[in-house]
Amino acid sequence: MAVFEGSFAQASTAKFAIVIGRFNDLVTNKLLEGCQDCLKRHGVDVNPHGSQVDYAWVPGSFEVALVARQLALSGQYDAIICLGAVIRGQTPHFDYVAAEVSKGIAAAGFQTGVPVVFGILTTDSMQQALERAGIKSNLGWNYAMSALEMSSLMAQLPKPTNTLGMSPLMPQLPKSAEA
Ligand code: INI
Repeated sequence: MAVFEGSFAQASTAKFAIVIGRFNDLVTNKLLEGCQDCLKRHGVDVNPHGSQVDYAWVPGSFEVALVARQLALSGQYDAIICLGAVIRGQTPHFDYVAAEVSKGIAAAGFQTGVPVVFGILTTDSMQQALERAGIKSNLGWNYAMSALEMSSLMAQLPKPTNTLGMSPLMPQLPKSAEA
């Protein structure tokens, strides 16, 4: 039998996509910096013109999951990292955005079999968000670590031999991808 465990040492060939919400970009740009710093220090070329990381900017957290799912379905990435910042205001808007983005990101990973990292801060204030995006610590670093670990882990797991275990929402793979 086996113990499956992701490592952080063989990242120089993995491919990642990072989806970033522009809303609250004071925070999301900082999360992105932390994320890139971590990937770089683990041997990943984070240059957008390089061969390892693609970047997709979306208007806000609500749009993140849709784009993450499409990128995951492309089959080109070992993990997708979603970055956003949802900050509570005076209205229930926060609850709708936070609920949809968390459900959407979970579904994107589950439907595609590609690890999709939930790097969306949900805080009561801008101060709390900034503290988690560089003032005290930078959770962007942690999100990158999750992507490194999960991409390595998924590569080690036995490959599915049929579709029985997959979500009924899993789109059919094109015939060319089944061979
Ligand atoms: N998007 C965020 O990423 N964070 C927020 O705090 C936020 N608030 O509070 O409104 C937010 N709204 C925009 C939303 O994500 C969509 O971009 C917009 O509704 C268009 O679909």
